[in-house]
Amino acid sequence: MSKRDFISKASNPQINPAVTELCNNVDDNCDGRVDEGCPKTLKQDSIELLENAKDGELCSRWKNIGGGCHDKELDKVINYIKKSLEQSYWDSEVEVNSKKVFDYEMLAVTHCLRGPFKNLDPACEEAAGNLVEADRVIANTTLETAKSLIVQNPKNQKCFDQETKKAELFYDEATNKISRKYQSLAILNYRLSWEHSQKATEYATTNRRTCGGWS
Ligand SMILES: [Ca+2]
Ligand SMILES: [Ca+2]
Repeated sequence: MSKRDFISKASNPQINPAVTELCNNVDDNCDGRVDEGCPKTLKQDSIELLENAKDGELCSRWKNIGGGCHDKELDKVINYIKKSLEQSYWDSEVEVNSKKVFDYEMLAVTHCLRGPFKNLDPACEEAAGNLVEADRVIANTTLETAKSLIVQNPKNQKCFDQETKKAELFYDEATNKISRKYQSLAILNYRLSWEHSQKATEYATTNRRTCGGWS
């Protein structure tokens, strides 16, 4: 045990910094939070931030002509995030089966930061950061899983390599977009990375020749 670990243990004997928090509905490191840093938790954190950002001002019918009532617009953003959490899109806590997870987040981020009410609320920046990080975790997990696979039919190796390469390129491009504060474009690039990782997985796991064959 390192000195730092020892201090951490001493301050809170429950926390185990040596344990990595996995996305599994369990508080692995005993810090009191379940699945911190995991996609669904990050999305819930965003919803909470935006709920707390509401100012409670009543939105009269008259006032809301053409939209623009702060709390109602925040509700739209929250609803987009909730739609991305639709249970049928998720195979596990980190694996998704529908690009809609990314698409609803792009709508949420765009409406919060770059919609007709530019920077709808100061909380939008942090909420968007959480959503981008959620999609990074999803894209990264899917890519790492694909890369760990052994291609069943060697004739599919070339296509598998091409797809993992593309998935890596889009993943890196997303990082680039984050650094330039283009959050919704970052999400789009994570979606593209995820799509190519999915294709790579298909090439790896089939016994049939599906890569540029004549069969
Ligand atoms: Ca934890
Ligand atoms: Ca966990």
